[in-house]
Amino acid sequence: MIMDILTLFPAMFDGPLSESILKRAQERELLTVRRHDIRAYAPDKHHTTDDTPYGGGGGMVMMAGPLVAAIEDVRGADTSAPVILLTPQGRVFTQRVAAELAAHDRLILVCGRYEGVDERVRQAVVTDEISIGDYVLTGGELAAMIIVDAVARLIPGVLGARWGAEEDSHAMGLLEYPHYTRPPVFRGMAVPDVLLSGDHGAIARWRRREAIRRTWQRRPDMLLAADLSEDERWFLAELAEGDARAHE
Ligand code: 6GU
Repeated sequence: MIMDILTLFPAMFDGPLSESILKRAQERELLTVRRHDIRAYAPDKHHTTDDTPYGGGGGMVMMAGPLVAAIEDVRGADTSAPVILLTPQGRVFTQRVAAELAAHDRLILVCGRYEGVDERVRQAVVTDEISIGDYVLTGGELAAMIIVDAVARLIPGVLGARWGAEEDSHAMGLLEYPHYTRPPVFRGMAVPDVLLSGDHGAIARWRRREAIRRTWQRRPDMLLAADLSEDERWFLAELAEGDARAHE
């Protein structure tokens, strides 16, 4: 997978790309991240990339000229790769969107800055717009990093074989069950017996139920879309009934 990132601040990506799993994925050539400085496409001697908005008002707007030139140069003849503008106005990024993006062999991520981007950039070259949530960042760079991270770990081989992405919370439609490792007792708190039982069927059932319990407590909205068995639906009904009684 190739990810081309267009930004005014290429150095912002240094840290996240040079550690841990993203570093290893690049070393193993499962992932190629190329950063492109939009400023290099500004023709004037000051390399201007922003200007004041027509109609007045505060702030600056990223100019269409340098940005479209950068995108077209980076994209080249291959127009199949999505050109994704990172903006709070985009569709909201979720695990489902991450999986959708992971199916491409190339992504072009365009980091917006300042108060916005000239509307004609969208009209000319942008094919998708993504936001990472309902809050405002100073620019699209941190959002692009989050997309790189979430998509990279879905590329086959990036995570170890024993630690695939299939069972992730959100991919399953549930939050994760509680995890424990040594020691068996920490400050008087014991690991649940079932996890030490060696009974893999019982462990799997306990984990599913705890995932459902946690999702019910913290993100009940997610349960609408979760794929639950008949047995698990009964368990959920008991949880809901227990809460209803507690509120009587
Ligand atoms: Cl993609 N960009 C900016 N500037 N703010 C955001 C965002 C993106 N997603 C959420 N907030």
